Amino acid sequence: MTEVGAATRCKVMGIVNVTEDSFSDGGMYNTFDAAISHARELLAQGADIIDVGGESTRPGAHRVDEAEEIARVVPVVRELAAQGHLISVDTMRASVAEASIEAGAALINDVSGGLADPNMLRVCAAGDVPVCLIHWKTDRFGSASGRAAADPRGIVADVTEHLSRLADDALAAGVLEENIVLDPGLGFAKNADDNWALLHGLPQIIDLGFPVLVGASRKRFVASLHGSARKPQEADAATAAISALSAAAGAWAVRVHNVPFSLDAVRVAEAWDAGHALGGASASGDYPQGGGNQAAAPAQAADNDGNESAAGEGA
Ligand code: PMM
Repeated sequence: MTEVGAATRCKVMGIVNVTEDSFSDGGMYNTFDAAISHARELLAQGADIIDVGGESTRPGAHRVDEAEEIARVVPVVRELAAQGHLISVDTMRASVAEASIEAGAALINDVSGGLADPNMLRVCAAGDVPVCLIHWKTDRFGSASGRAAADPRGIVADVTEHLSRLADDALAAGVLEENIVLDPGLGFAKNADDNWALLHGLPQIIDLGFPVLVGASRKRFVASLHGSARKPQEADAATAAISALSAAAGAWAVRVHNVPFSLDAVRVAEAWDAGHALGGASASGDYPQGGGNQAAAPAQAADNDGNESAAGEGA
């Protein structure tokens, strides 16, 4: 693949949704200035790629007008790409992909897997950019609600076969083999059991031989890990755990809202796999300067609910 694919460790793709209604961050970055400033924040935190989207696929979402999607996405792509950043564009429309590639996008991320717009794969082939193809079985691209009919062979076989077919379609449309990225489409017409089965079966998807992107960040099945649903933002630690395990399984990239957590997670996986300290870090076995306990100096500390507890007590 191009520079998008060149790396040893799992990449961290930071999400910038220039939308009003994405389930976790809708309405937060839906102006040019807010989107640019958020993207710069994620880049400063170490994101390798920024994924810019102008259309939400959350349950109940409606398609946005094509001109509106272009107006939301393309100026943001142009500005960030001009500064040399790797920008992915999350779109199901060939026209948006084409305008984004012209503006400097390095990757097209199509959650429909090239099925929503018959021109998408041809546009990606002509632009010679990588395209991420996602498993989403639906008869109405737009809202990720509902669950596709269960495949009797199980979800992993279903997704693996479908992704393999999408890759064949892309090759037939002229997309280079090294420009194909696959994604199991966690949460896209799937229930929590499906999503966990797919994470468990990730090696089988990776075995198809293409780079694999994992998008679990803040999704309901992650937020409801303990049974009852938490706020999406409260799922960042669990998301990071999935990032570490995805990286360890050989995923090419993780698509996340919280970059620092997942960057640490994929670095842990990298160091674990390497069996030595990364990037010249001291191997002398010392502790971070100051020690962990000194940070807890105040006599009273507040927990997340604002309740005070004596500092130094065990968790
Ligand atoms: N999920 C969402 C949007 N785009 N793209 C890829 N490749 N994989 C995903 O899992 C994915 C995606 C929906 O999540 P969001 O509303 O938080 O962006």
